[in-house]
Amino acid sequence: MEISSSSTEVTEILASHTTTSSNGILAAIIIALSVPFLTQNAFAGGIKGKVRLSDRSSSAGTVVYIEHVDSTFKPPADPVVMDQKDMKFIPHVLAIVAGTTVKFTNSDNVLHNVFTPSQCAGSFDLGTWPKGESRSHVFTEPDCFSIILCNVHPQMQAWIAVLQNPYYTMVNKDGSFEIRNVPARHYLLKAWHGFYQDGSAEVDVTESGTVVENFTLQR
Ligand SMILES: [Cu+2]
Repeated sequence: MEISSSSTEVTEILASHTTTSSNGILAAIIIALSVPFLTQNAFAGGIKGKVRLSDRSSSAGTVVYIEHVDSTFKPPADPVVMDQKDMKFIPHVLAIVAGTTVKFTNSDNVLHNVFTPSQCAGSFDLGTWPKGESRSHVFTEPDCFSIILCNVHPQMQAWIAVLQNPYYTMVNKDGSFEIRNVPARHYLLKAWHGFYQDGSAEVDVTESGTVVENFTLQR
């Protein structure tokens, strides 16, 4: 009881100062202006590093992500596109937040037949459709790394990484990556590539600054 009454007093004193003195008004303006700045810097840091694949020079197609962040995240309102062009899926690896709709477009003059045997993605088969049309699928299950195939062309293959939160990134060809504006907390950071064993590391993101974490993924 004492604590709550004294905090009320403090609030009242502050209120009277800000409304009665010009110094108080100035102080209030300074506080108001600096709060968003402080909030951004006080709670967010970054993670960066490099991923090396044990027997390849390019690390393209690797996703680095935080496995779980204690919050809920809305998927984007608009669908994300995976195209079929020149007998390939583009992009070859697509990372999304759970709940995202993926629109599979066809830019080729031939018919493709998109399907996945991955159960976590619902083992769907979208059938065939002509150039210019599309079919969509909602990926609801997080931590699902779904292989995307074409029934007509066995050489066509892609991956969709369905993640729990938006703190992920595709690595650059040289393996470098950076995830910015991560809330300061302890996390399990993971590196994923369809043909390598997962990399994982515990990281402590601090209130400011950037944590460095490197991975070498083995076959
Ligand atoms: Cu095809």
